[in-house]
Amino acid sequence: GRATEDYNWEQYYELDDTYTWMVSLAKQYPHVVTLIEGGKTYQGRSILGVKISKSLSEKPGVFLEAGIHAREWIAPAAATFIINQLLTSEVESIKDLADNYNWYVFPHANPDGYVYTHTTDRMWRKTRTPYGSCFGADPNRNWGFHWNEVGASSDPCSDTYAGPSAFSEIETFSLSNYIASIKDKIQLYVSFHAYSQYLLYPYGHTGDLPDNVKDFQQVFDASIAGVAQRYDTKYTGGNIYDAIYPAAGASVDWAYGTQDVRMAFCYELRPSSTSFITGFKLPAAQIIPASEEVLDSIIAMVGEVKKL
Ligand code: ING
Ligand code: ZN
Repeated sequence: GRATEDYNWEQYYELDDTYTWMVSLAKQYPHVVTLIEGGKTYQGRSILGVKISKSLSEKPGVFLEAGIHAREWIAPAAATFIINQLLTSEVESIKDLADNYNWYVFPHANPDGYVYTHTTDRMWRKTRTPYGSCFGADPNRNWGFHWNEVGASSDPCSDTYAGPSAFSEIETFSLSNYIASIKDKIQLYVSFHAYSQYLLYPYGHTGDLPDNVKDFQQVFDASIAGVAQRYDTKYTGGNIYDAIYPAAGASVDWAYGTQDVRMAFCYELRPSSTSFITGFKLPAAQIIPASEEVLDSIIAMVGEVKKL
């Protein structure tokens, strides 16, 4: 394990290093950081998160989920970057976020898959549950809202296998139970993926737009402006179904569609469009700029949600 001081954003880490860092944060900031258990994995690992809360008073909550797809390494790295900024930044807009919101952050929603990308197959996406001669369901097609209706596969060997049933994966089952237990406290749900530089909002299962699509579009516009302000990075997007492809059973749709979470967004982080292989292998030198700009965007997003 690494000491808190050694952990940085110039490299990608293995699961244990990040978990060790998170445990050390809870020791270093005992009145602010609480370790939270989002559930378990098929192989028995913990889905470890941190709650960042600067006071006991009631505040709106922001939920950040990253790493649901194993090979999208920039997603957990950006989530830990944001955790660190919320705890250490002297920048006024970031201190405001830390002071005025409770943060629930799970950098690794799919720990077994992430470990597998380090040990065996860098391009692994799914969980590691055995299904016949193949492994894993797509944990972003496994949530219990319009499950497996469109844009998912019933073939266990497919990368978008929806699983044998909604919440068949202990990862989505247990994390969804945790979310349900705090749903009244969550105003905004954000999921981090890669890649393509998209910002997406519900729904994935239909081209019908959410009731509050005007609000979504207003927050979307502010967030797109925010992500560009530092490095002029261009994001596009819109509702999942039209902006990328039909996809049912995603976490953001479930959070928005069933949990009364007011807004749910998904970031597809850097890079924009490159080859299939290099897309998930964002150079480590880009972790910091990719994370800085997404935090800029979240500052704008949270600020715009506040105006609604
Ligand atoms: N893209 C996402 C996927 O799960 C997505 C796109 C986001 C679909 C949100 C549905 C909801 O396919 C990647 N790269 O994983
Ligand atoms: Zn993904």
